Amino acid sequence: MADKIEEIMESGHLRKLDHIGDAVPVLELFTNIWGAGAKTAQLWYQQGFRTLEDIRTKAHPSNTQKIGLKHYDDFLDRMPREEAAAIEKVVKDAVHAVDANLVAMACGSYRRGKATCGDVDVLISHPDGKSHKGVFSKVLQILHDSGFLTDDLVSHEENGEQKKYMGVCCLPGPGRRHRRLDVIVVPYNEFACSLMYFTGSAHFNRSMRALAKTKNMSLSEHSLNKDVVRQGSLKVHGGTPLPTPTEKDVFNLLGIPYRAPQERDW
Ligand code: 8GT
Ligand code: MN
Ligand code: MN
Repeated sequence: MADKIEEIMESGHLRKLDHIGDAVPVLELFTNIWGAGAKTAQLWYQQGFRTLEDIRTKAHPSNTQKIGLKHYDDFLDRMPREEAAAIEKVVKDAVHAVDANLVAMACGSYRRGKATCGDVDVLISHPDGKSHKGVFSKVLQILHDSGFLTDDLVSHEENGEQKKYMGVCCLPGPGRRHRRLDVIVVPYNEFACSLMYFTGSAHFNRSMRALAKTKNMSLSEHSLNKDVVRQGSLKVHGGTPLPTPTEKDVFNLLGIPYRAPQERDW
């Protein structure tokens, strides 16, 4: 990495990239298929594939990649925030049909106030600290049954006590496009940290985690921990989770002023 940086600094150029010039647009075409990463794209390129039609007919895309191909154009299109609000409403209604006291809110770019959103990221929790259990499958069931969810990409990823869904939805009515929907259900003691994580931006999250490190703390989608012991980049002691009822507490504990979601876009 250091050598490459040095080469770029000295010559303004990285020779290793020269020969891949022709491949770049094709690799970009392929990595824009949901579920296809850089490795898969390179493999397909090496196998001689150049178009999405090649992938559909000659490659062996995974089930997830097939969904990505089916909605290729829709997934690249960003929706107006009004549409994100309508999607949030459908999910909220399903959530409240399960339990009126559940909290459900769209995070991600929507919460950061962006005019357009690449997907909708809905966070669900329950203030009593326990009634979030069992909610995940009930909400998804309702949304499947109503026809709102059209495809599942990752339907049940567990991360500690958090459950994550990644799928595809479509609002009812004519002229609607398919949109990406992410749903996470979290225990309430992790609410503020997961809210912050899920709100992003991804760059903001990296900065906050780096800041936590400088204070012998660690920040994740689960908690803010203190008294973390690191040896180099290795964490030898995970530390103790601090109580963080709100996002403001996270900022306070890190010793920096609160930043509204609209100001987290860097
Ligand atoms: P968008 O409008 O393009 O959807 O922008 P977004 O809402 O900011 O991005 P997202 O991909 O929907 O992710 C939602 C939040 O999850 C991000 O703001 C980001 O902070 C957080 N996140 C990470 N790391 C990762 C990751 O590796 N993958 C994804 N999907 N999200 C991540 O911090
Ligand atoms: Mn998003
Ligand atoms: Mn998302």
